[in-house]
Amino acid sequence: MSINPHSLAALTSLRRSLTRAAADLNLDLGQGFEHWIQTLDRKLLPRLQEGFPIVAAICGGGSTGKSTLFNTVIGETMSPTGGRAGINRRVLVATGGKLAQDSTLLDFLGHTFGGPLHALEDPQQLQTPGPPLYCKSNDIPPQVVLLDTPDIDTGNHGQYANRDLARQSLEVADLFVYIFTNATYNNLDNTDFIADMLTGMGTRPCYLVYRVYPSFTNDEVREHARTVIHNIYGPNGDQHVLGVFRADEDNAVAAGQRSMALHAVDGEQPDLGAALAAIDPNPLRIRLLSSMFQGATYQASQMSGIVKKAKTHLDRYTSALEEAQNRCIQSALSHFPTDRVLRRFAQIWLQSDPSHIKLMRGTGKVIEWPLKTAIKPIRRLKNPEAVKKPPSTEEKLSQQLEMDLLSAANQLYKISVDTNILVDEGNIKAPAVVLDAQQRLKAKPWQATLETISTQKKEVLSWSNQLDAELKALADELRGRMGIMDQIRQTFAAMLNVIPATAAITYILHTGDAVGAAGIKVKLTGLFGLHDLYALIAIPATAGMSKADRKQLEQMLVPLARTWLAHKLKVVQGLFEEQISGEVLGTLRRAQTQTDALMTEIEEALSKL
Ligand SMILES: Nc1nc2c(ncn2[C@@H]2O[C@H](COP(=O)(O)OP(=O)(O)O)[C@@H](O)[C@H]2O)c(=O)[nH]1
Ligand SMILES: [Mg+2]
Repeated sequence: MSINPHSLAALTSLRRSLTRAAADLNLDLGQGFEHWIQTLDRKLLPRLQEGFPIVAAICGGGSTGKSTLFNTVIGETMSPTGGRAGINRRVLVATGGKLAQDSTLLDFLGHTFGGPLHALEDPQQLQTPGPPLYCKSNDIPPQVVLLDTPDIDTGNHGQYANRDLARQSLEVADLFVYIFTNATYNNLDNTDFIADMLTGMGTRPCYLVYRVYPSFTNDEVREHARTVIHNIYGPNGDQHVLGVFRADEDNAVAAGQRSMALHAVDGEQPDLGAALAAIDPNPLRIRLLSSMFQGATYQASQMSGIVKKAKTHLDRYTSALEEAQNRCIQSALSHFPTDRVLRRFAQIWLQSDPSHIKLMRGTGKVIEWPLKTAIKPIRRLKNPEAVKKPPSTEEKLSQQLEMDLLSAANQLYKISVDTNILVDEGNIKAPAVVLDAQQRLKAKPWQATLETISTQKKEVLSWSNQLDAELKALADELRGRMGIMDQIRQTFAAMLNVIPATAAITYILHTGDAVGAAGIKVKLTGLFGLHDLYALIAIPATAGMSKADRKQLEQMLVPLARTWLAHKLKVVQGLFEEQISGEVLGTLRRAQTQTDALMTEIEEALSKL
């Protein structure tokens, strides 16, 4: 993987999608995530943007001439120099005029250094600790930002003062300008510390500036420089050195009468300013940042794994809750009002009879069994008043339904607010994203909710236009499949007569277990994705129906019971989601959709990396 516009865009996209996924899932990705974001925001992504300047940091031991060098490069005396008075406590940032007007850049630099970046107003400000300050310079190459770093003293008991401040600003540097004197070049204490700074945070290339006695030859300068390079970078340090300059000691410089004069010991560029101006930032930065980039990419893939796992967990929990809800809804309808449904259907059936059938039935010409026995109910059906069941059955049904509804509601409530949900493989913990919704459900007055649900039982039992229309469509469909003789025989009307009153309410079983032999067992499949349901319509074998009639009846009951149940399951689902589980399930489903979309983005970005 290399850094190029595509991989940069991919990492930027991961920055966004992983943050959003973590927020959408209410995931705590821990300190690693925080660190990743900070690395991307402060150290990596902005620095890879087109036009981001080269940051060069001047560093070296105390009083080696850092500030003097800084002032030399920027062409102005901005940083105090010399003796105690010159001991700087803050970073001073010099930018070319154009960069100084770029507030995004200044913001970013300030961000990186650990505080807002303010303009230097008085050099004295540098002598008290605080966030970095900046100044403008016309001499500095336009794409370069130069840092004068604080002095690091070996203060009390060998503790380095200002070390953290210095480290923070050095971390953002693309390269260092390391200045040393004849007195310090072989001072291991000093270079150890600098070496640690320069290489401990990822190796940066550097320019060396040797403040040297004018009498030293270039060969001597080279030799001393090699010692310094070895001390800083180890045996193969040469590759990290961009150039070596000598700055001959000059009392006029010490007296502030002239600036430092730098001369390249080797190489083409005459002085440091020219060398900085000639640097192409891209290869330098790609080399410098590629290990950070790879680290960030690796971390992104780790975090994507965490998101994926959380999403799998979310999916498992959501389907477990949906399944549990379906079971509750099903148990709310565990009594099938056979009699009611059959009567209504028979009514619809008769009303939708084609006229020639009505006519034939009226003349009684072709009517055989079971019409004889069915005549009474047909008459009853023609007079709606007569259809009414005795109040006791109606009441019983209503009470039964209320009990079923309330106990199912209680069950669903418990499951919806529980910290875990039980499935065959064990417990699944409620995901973090749903906890708030669960709390709100808990805070809802439950008794009042139960009352609302219980007032809805009529709604559950009632005939809606839609259900009637569905039953009518069913009647037409069944009729279409029947031969004319079957139609005339009016099995449905007959049925009303043979179904005993005790079958008015029938259990719908939750499992596929066989249930006695007394009645017709109707298997309902594919409802709500539940396991098969059985409705048991108790039609005594003694009802005097032939085997063929029973078979036909059974064939008609299946779609009828299914139509009714499908409709009512939806009604109860609506009621339960509105009153109980809606917010919890809604939150889960939303999180699923959002995370799905984000995971596609994450996968895509990772595949590009
Ligand atoms: N003679 C001489 N003195 C210098 C030269 N450069 C810096 N100095 C002096 O060295 C002292 C420390 O310099 P300064 O830039 O403050 O060092 P810093 O503490 O590393 O920032 C000051 O008194 C400077 O005048 C130089 O080229 N020749
Ligand atoms: Mg200084």
